[in-house]
Amino acid sequence: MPRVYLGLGSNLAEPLAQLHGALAALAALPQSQLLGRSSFYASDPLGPADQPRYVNAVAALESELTPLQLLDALQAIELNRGRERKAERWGPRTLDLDILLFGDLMLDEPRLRVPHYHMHARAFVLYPLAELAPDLRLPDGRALTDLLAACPFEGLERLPE
Ligand code: ROI
Repeated sequence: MPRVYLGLGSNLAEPLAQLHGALAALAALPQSQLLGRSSFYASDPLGPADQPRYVNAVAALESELTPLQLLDALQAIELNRGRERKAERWGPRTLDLDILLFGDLMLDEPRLRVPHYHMHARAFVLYPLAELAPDLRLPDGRALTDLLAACPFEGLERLPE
């Protein structure tokens, strides 16, 4: 079964509670097993600065779902938790669940691009991911350690459990 890494993010309506709720929903996904999660990190917003700080984490799972089945399931979780799709690009959100990696798959479809198109440069993705998979390589061969070396921890704050 492919190892899947998901990015979790929220900056509205009690972000930490949002992420805990999302993890409970991920644990209940069909044909899938939640393997673990990183610490939670508070992070400065990327994009428009006039929005609250985010809480981010990464979760690891194994899944027999196809990438698009998983995407459907993640979008259902987002909507269940009250996410509204707004016109504003990069605006605040109650819950964002992104497929970062799906095994070694590289996918470029209208609804889904894997690996996630900005993950290689986002501290709030790379540092939590490194907790779960320090020796990871992206499907294109890049080592996570190299990406981390080029991505300052700046603006991140690991939250106590
Ligand atoms: N900024 C941070 N820090 N964390 C996120 O999860 C996040 N998600 C987004 C945008 C709006 C790009 N900024 C973010 O979608």
